[in-house]
Amino acid sequence: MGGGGIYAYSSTITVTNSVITGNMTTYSSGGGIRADDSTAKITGNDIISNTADCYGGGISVYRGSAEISGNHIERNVEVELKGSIYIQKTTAPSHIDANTILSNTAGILISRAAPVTVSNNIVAHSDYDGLWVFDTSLAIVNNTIAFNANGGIGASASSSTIANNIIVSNTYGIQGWAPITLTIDYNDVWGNDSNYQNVSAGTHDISADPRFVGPSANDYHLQVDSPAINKGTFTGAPSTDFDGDPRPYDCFIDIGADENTLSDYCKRVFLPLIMKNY
Ligand SMILES: [Ca+2]
Ligand SMILES: [Ca+2]
Repeated sequence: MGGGGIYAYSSTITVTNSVITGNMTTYSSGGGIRADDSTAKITGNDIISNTADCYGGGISVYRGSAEISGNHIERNVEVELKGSIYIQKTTAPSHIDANTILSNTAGILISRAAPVTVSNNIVAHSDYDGLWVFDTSLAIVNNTIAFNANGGIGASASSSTIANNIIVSNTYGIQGWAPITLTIDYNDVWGNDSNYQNVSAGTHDISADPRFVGPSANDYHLQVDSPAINKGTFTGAPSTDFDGDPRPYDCFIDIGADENTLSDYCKRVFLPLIMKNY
């Protein structure tokens, strides 16, 4: 069965503003929460230090669909290395937005699912991959994926869009296994042992230190002089960032999960009003 803390089957379930910690499931998935054949809304929770023998140390979603947003997901363990968030064979579109996903065995794994939008997430310091997708079409937009020990984004049998993401300091940046049709553009891919494997950089990708405010303290906001500011595309960009700030804040879209609110790049121009007597 699974679901160390909460298990839902064939239900409409909302889990919000809760602390889910220290749970364990053996020989199954979903150390913290497991939802099967359900419509699950999982928002604003602390999901910390749960363990699954199989997949989904924090959250496992099997069939059905899920909205997973604004959660703090940290130090969850999955023995099979398959995602602190694990989405498999969902039957309706799902959304993973503005979660802080830190120091888990692995970040997000999505397999054979209905389309999923992955936006505004911080995924850092995983022991394994940050985001792994298999046989699913994803929109991967405006995430910050950093310091993951095995890699940033890996994709196989997938036609996904990867845009506006900061992908830095992982073992690899973006890696593809055929057959894949990835649309890669407007990302900052920098400082990975290998930035691209079996895929090509997008025309508008940049490769530069994103200048996080305090990465050693897991503060992945952008400094005001970050080269990622105002370098993103409007196409597919969420209307808010992971802080809830409006995106764009200053006329143009920033790359990564943070839209910087100190940038004054886009100053308004006011023409003088001249009055004449005729
Ligand atoms: Ca901006
Ligand atoms: Ca912000």
